[in-house]
Amino acid sequence: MNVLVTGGAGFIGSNFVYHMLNKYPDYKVICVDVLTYAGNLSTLEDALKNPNFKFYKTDICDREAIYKIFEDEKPDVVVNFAAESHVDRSIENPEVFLKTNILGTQVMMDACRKYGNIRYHQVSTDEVYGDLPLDRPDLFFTETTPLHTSSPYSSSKAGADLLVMAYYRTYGLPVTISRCSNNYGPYHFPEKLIPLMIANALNDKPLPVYGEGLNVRDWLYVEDHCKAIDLIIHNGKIGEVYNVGGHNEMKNIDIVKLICAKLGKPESLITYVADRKGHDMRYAIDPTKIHNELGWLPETKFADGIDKTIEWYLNNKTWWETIISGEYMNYYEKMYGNR
Ligand code: NAD
Ligand code: TDX
Repeated sequence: MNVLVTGGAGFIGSNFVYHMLNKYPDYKVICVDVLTYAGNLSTLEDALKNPNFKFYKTDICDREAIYKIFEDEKPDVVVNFAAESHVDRSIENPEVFLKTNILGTQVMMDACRKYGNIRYHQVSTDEVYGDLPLDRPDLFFTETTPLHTSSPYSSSKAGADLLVMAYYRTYGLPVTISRCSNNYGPYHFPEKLIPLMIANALNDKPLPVYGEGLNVRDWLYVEDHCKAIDLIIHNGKIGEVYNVGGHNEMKNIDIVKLICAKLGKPESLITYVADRKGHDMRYAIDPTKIHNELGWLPETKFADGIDKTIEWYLNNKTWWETIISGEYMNYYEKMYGNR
């Protein structure tokens, strides 16, 4: 089988590339990634040595180039990870989010239609459901929860989801969508909460917690997300949405304190800064459907996953130090300088 993965040089996409190459030695994995600030070819260093892997530095919005790749590679299934993914950046500059996340999705699905109604999977997010109140721990997002977005990022992802379902109903494109909760693990870009706190703590820099740090996220180890997508592309029901999450809700402040404790750093590094605009309070996924229909269950407990993640950042300093020493410094100064 030929699997075309977009955004494979980013955090979750790269973990998925390795998952597929390791699990299916007879599959070919074709990666399409334009290498934005979030994409890193060094992440795919080992994959590039594998004869079953091929990389294209291409924008998913570039229709002509994407069609050419489909003609040459003849994918059987497309998994679309490519996206602008950081909420804070979407608040500063929404436009590129609409372009890549919505129009890029359209180009990928048009290519699937043109070259034989190819199976298409859209990697979406729990953020399309908006947020839940902190005082209602009994509430969870199910696949039928209405879309109700807060940020330009989540709105662009919700727009893409609607388009995917429209291509299913109007053209009969064989699609599925997964909506996953917050991932963590290796190759997570250091602008996101967990890797940012690990990197700052290791450098004895302030740990910027938005607001009071009481916002809740539902954390899932990235490998469990990859296994869920693997199950969906093989056994998922066409036209369906699957929520993916591990019932692992934690307050931001508790995560940051845990990272301090694990690294032997003082909590006095924690600095409360101005809150994110439109900040979602709580995300919580109900994964009953994917469990009942496809037998998926998260395998990595948070206690183990966070240890593995911290160990990875300790053992791969060059990877993230290279990132935070470049253009990222300007971003950091702009976002956190006067916050
Ligand atoms: P990421 O920002 O780490 O990686 C995104 C990748 O997409 C990068 O390699 C980047 O170069 C590439 N890309 C961006 N624009 C592109 C374009 N126009 N053409 C080709 N490639 C392009 O993101 P991530 O955290 O790995 O997220 C991957 C997907 O999973 C996204 O669709 C995101 O919405 C979704 N998601 C993420 C999480 C999470 O916790 N990180 C949770 C649920 C869903
Ligand atoms: O410096 C920070 N301080 C802080 O308090 C950062 C970067 C974040 N936060 C807070 C904001 C959120 O409540 O931590 C929480 C997590 O923030 P992010 O890591 O930016 O993730 P989030 O906004 O929850 O979105 C993530 O999960 C869903 C991914 O980035 C999305 O791509 C995915 O769809």
